[in-house]
Amino acid sequence: SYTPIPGPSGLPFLGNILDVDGNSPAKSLEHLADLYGPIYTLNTFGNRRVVVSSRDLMNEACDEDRFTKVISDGLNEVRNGVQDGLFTAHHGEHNWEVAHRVLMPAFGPLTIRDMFDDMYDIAAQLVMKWAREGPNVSIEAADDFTRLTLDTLALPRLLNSLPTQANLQYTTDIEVMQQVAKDLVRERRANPSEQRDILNAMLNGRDPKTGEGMSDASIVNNMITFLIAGHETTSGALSFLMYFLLKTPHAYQKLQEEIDRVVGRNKRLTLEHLPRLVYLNACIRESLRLHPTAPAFSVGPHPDRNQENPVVIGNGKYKLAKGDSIVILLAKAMKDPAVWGSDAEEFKPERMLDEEFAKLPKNSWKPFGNGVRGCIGRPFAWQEMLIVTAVLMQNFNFSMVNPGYDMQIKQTLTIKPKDFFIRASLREGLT
Ligand code: MNH
Repeated sequence: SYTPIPGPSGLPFLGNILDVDGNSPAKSLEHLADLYGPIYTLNTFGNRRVVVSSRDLMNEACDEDRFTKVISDGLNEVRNGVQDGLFTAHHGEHNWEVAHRVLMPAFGPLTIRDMFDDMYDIAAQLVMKWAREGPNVSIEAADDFTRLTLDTLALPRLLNSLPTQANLQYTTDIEVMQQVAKDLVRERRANPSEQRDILNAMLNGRDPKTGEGMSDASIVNNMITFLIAGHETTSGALSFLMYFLLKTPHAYQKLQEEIDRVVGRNKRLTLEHLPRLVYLNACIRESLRLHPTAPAFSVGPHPDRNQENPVVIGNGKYKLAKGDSIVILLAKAMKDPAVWGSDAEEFKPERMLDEEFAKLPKNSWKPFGNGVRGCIGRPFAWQEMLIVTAVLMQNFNFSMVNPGYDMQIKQTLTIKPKDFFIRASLREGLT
């Protein structure tokens, strides 16, 4: 006596809904959730997925004793190119285990702090570019942010070979990147340096459990993985934050006041300022809640634990069929009115201040995914978003070129705003 899971399965026009080529599959999935509710099934390419979009169902699907990451169709395209790199590895794959243990410290907050100066310099270059262009130029925010996040990943030769449209499903592009990445590894091996960067961490790091180093193939796969997983997610998040701030003048003003108070108009931003920018931290959390740039992730029943038969979800209400995977539709689940109230759709950073944030029910806010398969780049991305936004707000007044702009979304593997143009005028001249 299980409740059947509703869903539009069988409707022919939904066949391609999860195709990464679709203009905005995440939006379509959200729309289906409006029609069918917080759990529904979807048949694509002969696979059945169960799409969940309430906090309670997301919370259950985040139980790592019961569910583990699965590689969705979209990720499988990427996997063709980067195999068992961290992002696309199947649960339990050996190279994932080694790379995870070698790289966790390299991506930890302590190491990321050492990157402050480099990140600051890259943000300062963007300030100079926009200052040079002047207040009348229409800036496509997403483009400039993408260039910036690529620069920060500091793999300049790799990014030259990145396809402009980021159409990573074309394996030829990945082959080119593979070759460039291999050359980088070979060069660094031939000319070792003391630099504390990610490449050295991969070349010299040893798995504390097995003593193994990462294989060259795994290093190459992960270099490309960081590029793919790291730049669009972060640049998209910066773009959405800019959008929300420009749409919400009181939040904009509050943030600018905070930056002026904590950092000052003419002082250089330092690492010590970052945790004191409490409103900025809240703004980033709130922006990622409303527009998680990785809009969904997938899990399936834990392969090593077959005690559950059948596998159920919804506190035993729904039965999963063999082979079902669960798509956690972040974009919708993080707007669950049961957690966020009737104003869940609104941008309200106040609800994300530390004290409120700490009181949220477990697994309500998951823009970086879950557990051991959660985002390894989170401290990296967070520090970069803090630095870039603080430096930009310190130096410019921003406005929208088209104040009536309504968010249009562009999706590849990640989502970003489409045709969103801003103007930046130096604050000095205006005060
Ligand atoms: Mn990131 C995994 C979101 C920035 C590298 N990242 C994930 C997942 C989400 C995610 C969600 C989980 C995916 C899944 O379960 O299938 N990541 C983000 C967001 C930002 C981001 C919203 C920025 C904002 N990520 C970055 C950066 C890097 C990076 C920057 C690298 C420098 N992310 C990864 C890697 C994984 C990942 C690697 C896979 C981790 C693993 O499974 O071991």
